Amino acid sequence: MPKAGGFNILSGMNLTYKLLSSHLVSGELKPGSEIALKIDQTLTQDATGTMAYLQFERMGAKRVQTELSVSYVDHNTIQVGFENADDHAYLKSVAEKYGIVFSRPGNGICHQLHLERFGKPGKTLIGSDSHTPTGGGIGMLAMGAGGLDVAVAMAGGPYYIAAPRVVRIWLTGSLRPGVSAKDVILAVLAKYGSSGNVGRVMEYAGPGVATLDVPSRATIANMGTELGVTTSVFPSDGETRRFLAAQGREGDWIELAADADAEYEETFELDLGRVEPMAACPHNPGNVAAISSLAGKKVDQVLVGSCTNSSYRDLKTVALLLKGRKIHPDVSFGVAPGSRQVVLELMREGLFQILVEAGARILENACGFCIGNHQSPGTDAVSLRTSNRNFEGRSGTKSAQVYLVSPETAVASALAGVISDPAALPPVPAVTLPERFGIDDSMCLFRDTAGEGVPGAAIARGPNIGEVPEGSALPESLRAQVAIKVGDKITTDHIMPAGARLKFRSNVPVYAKYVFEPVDPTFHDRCLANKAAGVASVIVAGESYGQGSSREHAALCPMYLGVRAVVAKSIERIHAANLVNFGIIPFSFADPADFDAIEAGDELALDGIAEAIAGDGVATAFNARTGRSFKVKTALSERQKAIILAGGLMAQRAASSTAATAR
Ligand code: MIC
Ligand code: SF4
Repeated sequence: MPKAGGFNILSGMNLTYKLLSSHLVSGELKPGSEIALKIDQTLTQDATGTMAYLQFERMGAKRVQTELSVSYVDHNTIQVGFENADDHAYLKSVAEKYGIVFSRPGNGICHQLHLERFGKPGKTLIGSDSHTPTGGGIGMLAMGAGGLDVAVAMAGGPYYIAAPRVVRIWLTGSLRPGVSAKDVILAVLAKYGSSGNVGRVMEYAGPGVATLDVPSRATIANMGTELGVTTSVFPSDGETRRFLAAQGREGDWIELAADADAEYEETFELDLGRVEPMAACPHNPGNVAAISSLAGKKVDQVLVGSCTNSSYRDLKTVALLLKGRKIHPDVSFGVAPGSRQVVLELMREGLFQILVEAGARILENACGFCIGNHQSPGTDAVSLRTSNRNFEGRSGTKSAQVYLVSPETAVASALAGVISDPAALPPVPAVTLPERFGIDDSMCLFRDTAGEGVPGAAIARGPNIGEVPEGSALPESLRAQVAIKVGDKITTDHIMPAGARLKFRSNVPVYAKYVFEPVDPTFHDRCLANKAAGVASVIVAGESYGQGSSREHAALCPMYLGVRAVVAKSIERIHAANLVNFGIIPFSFADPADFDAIEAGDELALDGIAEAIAGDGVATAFNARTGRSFKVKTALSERQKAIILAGGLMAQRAASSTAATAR
């Protein structure tokens, strides 16, 4: 049996620290301290990928330096207007030139595809998408990151994180019929919530793990993102081997597990047999309730799909439950499979026909509805979805009530027309994975030149492909205006809306017009007026600022508008890293009570700010309206301090290459 070759196996190590230590480039493996990791694989998707590759191009590398980099197209596939198709052409040409595998639109959702075709236990993966931890389902150390961090990794640089605290989720028992992985992760969300988990990794262990197949583990690791953790990790065991063998990749398998005497921050014991069907209620994934408490609520729309629940296991279960039945006449029921492989398997087994006969609307195997690209519900409609986020307005309809549920609950409710417990349906056999999936990688281009590239290939740049904006060095002192004050749990969907605005991702001056559009559409104009007057803009926020997506545009576009600092009660991990990358200081209040004393429009003077950043990170802000000063603080590593002082990572790199040329 292959062993965890190459790992520095010390007794008492949890799996997370084994993976970290085998990839440690620098830093101390001590919770909280900054470490640099070697990255084996990267992934991008089209919405974040265009900017990541524009940044990569600017870095001047001749080809990608990773073991494998894949560029997926799955988000902007509706293609209203020329912009998305231009982006796709740009991405394809960059992939060819620099040695990146290109997954064509129509192939499927990045995380589902990466699990199926490329992920390997024991490897590190960063992706410019917050649900990259899906790879934790097969024992990868897989993390979501900003596009610029992915560009750095593709150019051969390390990825920096704070060494995590590891929580063990100890699984016992096995799931009851009608209960599935989505209910498990909702139970974990019910326990830990969707904020307050920055710097943690969830590591799954215990006898219950063996009862979960890989697609179920991937669902749990995927939606672990909604806890705000760095990632989630499962061991790599016989189930993992079976999954990889079914993908024709048994050779990629190695066995991985924590040591028996491994140490953890804490252990949460979860008896799978006691998990019941759950839902995340409007408007946050952490707002969890039992289906039994919601049963009977009228439903208008039910959608199955997204990177959380679109596997062969999930869609076959949906088809088996629907066999011989019809969707309720008041419900619009859509199914978006996760990949072309899933579609082909369903077709081969005659299951696609069942979906259509039941009255399903067959949607493209892409992100689609999950990112609010289409399928917006009606006014005040109740929409049940198997996706992972239900932030207000993300569906495209502000007044819609979105509940996140398992595929089983989705079907039971779509048939009944009201929220229903799947136990009400006659049981169907548990789905087992085929011994071998039908494998056709023909929609993954440039595999032959992966890692090498075609240096002479031309880059396709349509008119929507903009420039990478560069920041400017932090001045000694700042005069600033509080351009907006927001409350708790502001997501990156609030800051930088997706949906209909997604197509401007590669054109920062245009996309920047929509910063904070759902909260205060005048933000953009106010910031530009400040900029013209030589005044910086500051964002003031409550707890857990920047939840959700990894989109670096939520930092990049504010930088473009002249934002120099965010002062929040707390900031989520990926967003905080993105702020630093774009030269925006991630401050917190030294005394959280000062949050109440500050108002939008207040004028602040931050004298000696550059010195404070270079020093202990504590600065004094004088508020002209109240006549009071208050303290703000930030805990930056030496590396991060230098980035902030330079005005962001791109500005820092540009300055050091100018200095090198001058020498
Ligand atoms: C999301 O689910 O919010 C997205 C769209 O996949 C984002 C990435 C993006 O904004 O492009 C994410 O999760 O990181
Ligand atoms: Fe796509 Fe939704 Fe997954 Fe984001 S969460 S990658 S939009 S399917």
